[in-house]
Amino acid sequence: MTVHNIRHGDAFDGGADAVGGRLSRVDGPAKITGAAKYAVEQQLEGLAYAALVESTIASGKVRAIDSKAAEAAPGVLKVLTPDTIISLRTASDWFGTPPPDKPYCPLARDITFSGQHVAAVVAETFEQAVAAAALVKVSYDETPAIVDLSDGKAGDGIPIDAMTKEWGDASAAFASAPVRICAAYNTPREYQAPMEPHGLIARWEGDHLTVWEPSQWLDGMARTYAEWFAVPFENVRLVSPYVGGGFGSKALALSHGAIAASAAKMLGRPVRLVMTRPQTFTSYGGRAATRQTVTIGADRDGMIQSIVHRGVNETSIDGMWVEPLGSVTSIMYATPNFSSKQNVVRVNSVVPGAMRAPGENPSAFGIESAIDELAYEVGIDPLEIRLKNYAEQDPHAKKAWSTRQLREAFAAGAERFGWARRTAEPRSMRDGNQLIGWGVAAGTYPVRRAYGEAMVRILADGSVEVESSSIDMGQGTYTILAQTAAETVGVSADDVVVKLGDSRFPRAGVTGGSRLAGVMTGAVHKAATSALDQLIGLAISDPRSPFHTLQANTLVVANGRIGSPRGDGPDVSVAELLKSIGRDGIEATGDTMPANSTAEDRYKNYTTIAMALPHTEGDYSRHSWCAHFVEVRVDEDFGTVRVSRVVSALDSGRLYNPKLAESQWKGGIIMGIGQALLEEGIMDRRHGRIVNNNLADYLVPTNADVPEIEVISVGIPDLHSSVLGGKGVGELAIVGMAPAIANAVFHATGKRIRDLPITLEKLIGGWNCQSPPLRGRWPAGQRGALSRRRLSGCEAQAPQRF
Ligand code: MCN
Ligand code: MOS
Repeated sequence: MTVHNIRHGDAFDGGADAVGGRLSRVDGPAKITGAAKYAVEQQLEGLAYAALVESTIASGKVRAIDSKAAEAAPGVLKVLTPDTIISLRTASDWFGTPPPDKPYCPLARDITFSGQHVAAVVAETFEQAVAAAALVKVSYDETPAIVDLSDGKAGDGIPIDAMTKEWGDASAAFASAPVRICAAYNTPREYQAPMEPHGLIARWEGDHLTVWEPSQWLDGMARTYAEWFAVPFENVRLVSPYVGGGFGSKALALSHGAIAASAAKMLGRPVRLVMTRPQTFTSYGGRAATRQTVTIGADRDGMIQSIVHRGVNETSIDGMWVEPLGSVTSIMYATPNFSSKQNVVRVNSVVPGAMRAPGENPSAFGIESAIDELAYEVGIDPLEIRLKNYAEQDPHAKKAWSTRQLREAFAAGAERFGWARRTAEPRSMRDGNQLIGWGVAAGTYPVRRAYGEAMVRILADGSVEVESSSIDMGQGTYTILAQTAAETVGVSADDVVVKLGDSRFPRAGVTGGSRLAGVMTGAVHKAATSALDQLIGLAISDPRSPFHTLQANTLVVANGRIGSPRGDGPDVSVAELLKSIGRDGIEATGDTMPANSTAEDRYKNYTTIAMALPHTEGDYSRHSWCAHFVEVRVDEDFGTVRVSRVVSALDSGRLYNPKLAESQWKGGIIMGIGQALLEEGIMDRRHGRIVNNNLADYLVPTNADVPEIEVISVGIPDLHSSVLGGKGVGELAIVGMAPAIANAVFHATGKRIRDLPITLEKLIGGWNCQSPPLRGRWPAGQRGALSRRRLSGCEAQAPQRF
């Protein structure tokens, strides 16, 4: 539980209190001063420390575990192995599918990936636990592992029929199209790399469990813990006041949580288990590696006639992760004929997971690279070809867009970037030995909607409290909920305290899919409206109220004072009114669930994702949109790529707080720079082990990699998307950023890199490069070359058959 007394002082931007104001982050001072206490920083009496022992092979069986030396080591309280750990029950999945009635063991005997938890040591101190964990000897019977997607043993994979999207006759239209392009696009394994590693403290009191754990979904995780340990949901309390970044990786209770909570139960002591940085690469999966083949058939004017898209992503041996690769492909451009299919391939890896814009992000790399290739093929400006093929409605759902300010985004971005000054020919812009490239790409993310619940309390002193078990991992929930309550009740944001991150508060669904802001501003608005209605009702009806004799039928609250809308009659502070009517507060819990919802519906809404509302529900298709304009500078001799300028125009509907939305967009853009140029999980192919499992070798952008970024909001309120008119912000901007950079690199160099990240080896080396070296001119006669030459090789490039 966290209390922010919002005294923003100097940080106050003026006029910022209301929804839409640029209020600075109310949790900022606590974080900057170190006063913010994160989940695993709790100091508990009798705390014991756990350390994990992980598999050193990627495939096989544990033959034996020798824990004698570890047990004898100083301070050791217990060594947990598959034989000694208590038995748990299998939990339901995040759709709430009833769990199979079978035991669950978070420590593995059957090894399906390197880094899998096989044992754990609990000791009096962290150092003792780590030292003893190194003494546990595990022997294995090893079998050959499937290392990654390119492993010959991986095969074509498993078709995921639910991902198939088709209309018209895409193959026939492609075959008869005068212009045809076809290429394969790859993205590697990528990792969320949050600053705060995963971890938890678990404490049992009888059959009640408290877990302090950074979490994107307190109620979902509480449900999982409750099912594992076969205790009622109400007996589990999750506490997560701050989260040091999640990016999708902290939504679920994971096996290390089961291990720590089991250890706490077995020992009768609270246990802390925090991931080492390398363990954050294997305790939870990053973004799955993907391969896509995109073929586009078009007429000579660049009008698309057909898109055929085939995708594959890796999943694990015993889990299932589908990265929806056709999600952007199927909606970005109008086409009369379309076909998209997807397979997954099992490899010896931890099951991949959600990472900022799962699906949309790699999907956009395929289609937004391919349409750029089409632009050069037909000799049309890359921006113009996008406008030419603009989808006036959702081509897949055949529904009107709720709002789609993408044309406005293209226009605003191009204007600000100076796109008109671009010369069309690749390699035609330079500054000394720096080749300059300008690229554009679009992005989109669906508006994911769910029902929300919140409690709003007007206290005796006139201040307001908001409670919700939702979370803030840096995106700004504390701040926007303070603004929503302040505006709705009619007080200053200074007088609002927002409490989040405790599952004892009114429940909340997952913070994922960029839905929380829309869901929670709606819920707080509802609860605050109901608290205000109660207050005004009492002011009018209570005989002790100064307004009673007025026979007013309505009153307004503004700046913490209540009075008649006409400004005549009494005008008192909310505190004075409450005092006069003998109340020490007013409380309202509101939710946005349909009126006839049952308790079971509500439980399901907050603890699963089964009740999420489809983005194409009813008459509309709801999405956020963006257009990225990027300048790169490529050193002609060294092949180094720098992003030197970014202008992005984005449509997230109405912004609850432009300052925070801009910060979110910039964060996504920066992650996109990382994805385009730096990020790649590298496998040791002999051992099936990730090699660069630390932040020195897994490169994310630093300040030096990040240029001036300008973001422009082009959204308009969209009431089909949320109560207050906003659409999703958090994940939008990472979509389309990598292809915008790849397209700029092509414009700079004449080299099309279809395999992320774009490293200098790929630019100056021969690997996967079908274009000329960096020196010299872009050969004349390239136009039309793809249709003439590359088609026959297309099937060979495609990594799978369907
Ligand atoms: N916002 C706004 N106007 C809107 C919508 C949002 O001003 N119309 C602003 C608000 O400040 C809000 C924030 O944008 O708090 C994000 O809102 P939203 O798009 O609804 O996303 P969520 O609150 O659901 O946050 C989750 C989203 C996801 S799914 C990932 S992944 C991600 C992201 O947010 N992970 C993040 N942004 C992150 N930012 C930080 N610092 N750390 C992460 O781990
Ligand atoms: Mo975001 S990847 O949906 O948590």
